[in-house]
Amino acid sequence: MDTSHSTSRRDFLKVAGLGALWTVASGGMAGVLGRDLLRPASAATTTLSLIATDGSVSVPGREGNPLYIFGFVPVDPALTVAQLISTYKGHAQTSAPTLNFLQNDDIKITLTNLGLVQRPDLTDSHTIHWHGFDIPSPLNDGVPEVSVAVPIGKQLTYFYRPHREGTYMYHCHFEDVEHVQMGMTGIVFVRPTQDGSSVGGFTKFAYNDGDGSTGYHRHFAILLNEFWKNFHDGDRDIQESIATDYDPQWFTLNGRTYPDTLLPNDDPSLPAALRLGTPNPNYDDAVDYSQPNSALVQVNPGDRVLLRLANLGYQQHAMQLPGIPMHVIGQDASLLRNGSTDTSYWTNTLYIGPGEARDVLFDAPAYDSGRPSGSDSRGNYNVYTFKNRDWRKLTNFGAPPGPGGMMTEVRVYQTALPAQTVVSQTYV
Ligand SMILES: [Cu+2]
Repeated sequence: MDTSHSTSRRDFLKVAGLGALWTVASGGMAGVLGRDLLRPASAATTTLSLIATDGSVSVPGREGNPLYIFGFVPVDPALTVAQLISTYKGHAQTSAPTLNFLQNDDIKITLTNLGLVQRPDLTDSHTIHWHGFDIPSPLNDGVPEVSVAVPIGKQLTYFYRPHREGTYMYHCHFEDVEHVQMGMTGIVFVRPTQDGSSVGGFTKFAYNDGDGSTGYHRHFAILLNEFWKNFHDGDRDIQESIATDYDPQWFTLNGRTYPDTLLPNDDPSLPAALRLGTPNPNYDDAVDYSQPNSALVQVNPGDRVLLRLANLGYQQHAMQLPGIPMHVIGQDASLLRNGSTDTSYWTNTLYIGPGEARDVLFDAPAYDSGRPSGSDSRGNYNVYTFKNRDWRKLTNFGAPPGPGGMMTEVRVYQTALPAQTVVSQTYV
């Protein structure tokens, strides 16, 4: 899609019939709030493209009967709608790609709705909603009741200039209780403008803290979620689900259940044993790799580690990291410090409700050959589990007994890993 179109904004607004709305959103509110909407000289423009469609994912206990999902997939912005449909329709993923932006940058995301293979009768639109951002313009906020949504076969380019750093989440807001549960969920975070400068011994930070107190060496984005089979099977089979009966069977980190959470980020160059393949019932003999986002946390001893956590399930979760204290420095994209008042806290149990986000720092301990450990191609590592405290959320429904669900590992390596170049990087 060509985002450098020559149509003037006035023409566009005339066509869309949204002139009054736009004025209120971008001019009126900025004036009332006195907020500086000027773009800094250093700001860059990021352009990316997502498609929305349906597909399938694997959960233990449902071998040969994968869960039906909806989801967002990142695609080449140069592809036409016809090319996108022929390549991606019916091949959704969950969780959605983690989006990583810099504060005050200009961001353009084109969403293309490819329609659904399994449910050609269901003519739902889709949207992108950045959850938790203040003063969005309604046109770009993705709430269809007060704005626009993207019908099947159409495209819309959303525009953002995030002024506040922190960890957020995004989801489709069309029939949102259904589409969120179906898998149209991901993490979006905004790095502070302080990033890249040297403050307090760090060069990467969760917030503009002024003293390096939110600095880190490695960061990992982990989305907490649940799968309720009634919604997924009901959507597949054209049956109603009553959301107030919500009773999920699988508890996920980045759309995966343990032990699949330990597999690396999906990469076509990996051997089959390290990829999470899902048979796609809509395509004979087709296998999708529709849960591409690893939840594995690989670190060096002494690393300061930032966990960017968000919950887009419908239940509160309590997460523990036995053996390593957790320092909660951000909540719902806000630094837990106001002037000289520091409201950050240390905890062994992190509570996080639906629609909430947390920024958690921890210091990786020294490697200890006496601790529980394992080894892989990177050498020996100590194992610390990051897991739900509720044992009922540490099982996989229908699977043989054994640990499952909302659990992953922090692996502290004896031999140094390379520096991290992307969020949630995995090493094999
Ligand atoms: Cu949707």
